[in-house]
Amino acid sequence: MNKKQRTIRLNLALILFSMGMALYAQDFYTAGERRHWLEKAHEYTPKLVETDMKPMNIVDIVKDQQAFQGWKAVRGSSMELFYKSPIKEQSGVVVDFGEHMTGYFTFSVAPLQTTPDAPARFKFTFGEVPAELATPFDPYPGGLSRAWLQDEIVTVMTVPDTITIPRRLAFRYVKIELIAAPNYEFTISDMKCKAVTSVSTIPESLPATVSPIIQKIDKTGLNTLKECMQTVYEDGPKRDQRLWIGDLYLESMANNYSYKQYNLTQRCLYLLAGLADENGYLNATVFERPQPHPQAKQFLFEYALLYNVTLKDYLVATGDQETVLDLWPVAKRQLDIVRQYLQKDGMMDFERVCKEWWVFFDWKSDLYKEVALQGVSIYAFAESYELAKMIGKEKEVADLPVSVKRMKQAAHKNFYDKKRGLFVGTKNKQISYASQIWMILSGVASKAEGRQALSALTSTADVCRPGTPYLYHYYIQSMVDCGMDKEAKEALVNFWGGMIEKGADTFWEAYDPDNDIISPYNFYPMNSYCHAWSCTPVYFIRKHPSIFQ
Ligand code: RAM
Repeated sequence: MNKKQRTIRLNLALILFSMGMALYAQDFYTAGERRHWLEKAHEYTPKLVETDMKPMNIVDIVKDQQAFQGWKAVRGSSMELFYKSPIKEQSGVVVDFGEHMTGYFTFSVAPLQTTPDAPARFKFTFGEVPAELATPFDPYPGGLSRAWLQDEIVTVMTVPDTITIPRRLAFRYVKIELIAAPNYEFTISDMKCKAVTSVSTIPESLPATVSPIIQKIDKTGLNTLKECMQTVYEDGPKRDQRLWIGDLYLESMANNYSYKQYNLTQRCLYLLAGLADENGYLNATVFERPQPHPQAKQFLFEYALLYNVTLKDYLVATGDQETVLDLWPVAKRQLDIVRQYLQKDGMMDFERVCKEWWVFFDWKSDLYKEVALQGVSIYAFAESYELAKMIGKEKEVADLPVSVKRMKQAAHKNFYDKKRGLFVGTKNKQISYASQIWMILSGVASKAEGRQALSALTSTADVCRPGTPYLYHYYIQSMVDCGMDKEAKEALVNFWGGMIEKGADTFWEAYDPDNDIISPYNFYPMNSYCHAWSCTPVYFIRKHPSIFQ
């Protein structure tokens, strides 16, 4: 090769490289689309409603084997007495605000007699449940940042003063420890919390004839949802305080049957669209501050698909075609996620999906997800096709009905163990709730097969059970879908009613009736005890009164 040929070759390579780069850097959506979506998201930012909340009384956090996580709060003396007495004599006291709140904590300090001449230092610990006040946080064994835990050191430089802790907190209880005491006597008083939520409507009350336990479950679900409804649907006001698609799906569904604040759903749908990856796929979670941005490349398989179902539910609830048409390009693009792994025989390429995506379904490390993955893919296709029909776009996704049929047949052929009446994977024979649930929700199982499979779960050994209320939601839905009304109500009452029996003011992120200290993060105080995906009894109770009321 002579010099000229070499130069031509090099130039060619450079041109190809830059073409490749340009292609890579190309955005699936136009700048105009993104701008519009983010502007819309901004326009629908709700105003927060602020309420000043005062503590009710002092409590003693008492060890009790029978209590949830081994600790209970026992009513103690009055706030009046606490406010009057020197704080030095009361270090370690726990104050009870009487209910779960999300907001900003303020307190005042004042001298008793002598002139204050030195600073004081406190440690405040905020807890959603009693055990958070009694379990040492250090040495910290957990998987997520220790800073999520709500203990704050506050140095008060001058007395008297009124101080607000800058961090937004989610709590019912506050422990106050004086960790550096000055020589003079002083008091703490006027504690309050400026509680915030974007909920501004009051949902219809349930008929008086509804049983007390269902009333309680509904009320606790509403509280959970209210606390999570901030300027987005947060997953939990303690942690992670942000929008996740899977949580949005369930929250918006509960909102559709209660507060009916559709603008918040709109905001979230637009925000996620505006912050989608350049390849057009949605990021599973996004942040609002300091300015809206995604958790880049956080690709969670089912969450991207559930966006479409959320959009469909939103349309059914509101009839707002304009928003849905605006966001249709995003929904349509998510379908390519399934298409790229769909094989000729109608089966999803499970191994390849797992390599390239976060496949979730539940916090359960041993869960084998092949069957559920096929199920959710079918479900997403079917629901998206319904959505397309509702906005006159079915021609754009004309492949879906054929694919759904093929995928269903393949699933039935490959996963259904006729002898046992259960669905199991091709490479791993684990029997899980998730597998049966998603074969029912996707319509792979007939109603009779679904009923048989769900019933068999309760009498089969070594079943992989749900680890969170997230999967439990789909469990209840699958029972409703195959006509197990009585069992669905029973399961709802046992599961969410179980949390209430253990003292829940709001429903929890993780719950196993037999294991109070279950945690996806290796440290149960890190769990969120007011968690979005746990609010869905509100949806079931209100959508299906004949089953649940
Ligand atoms: C946790 C959060 C959130 C959930 C994700 C998958 O970090 O609890 O609710 O959607 O997991």
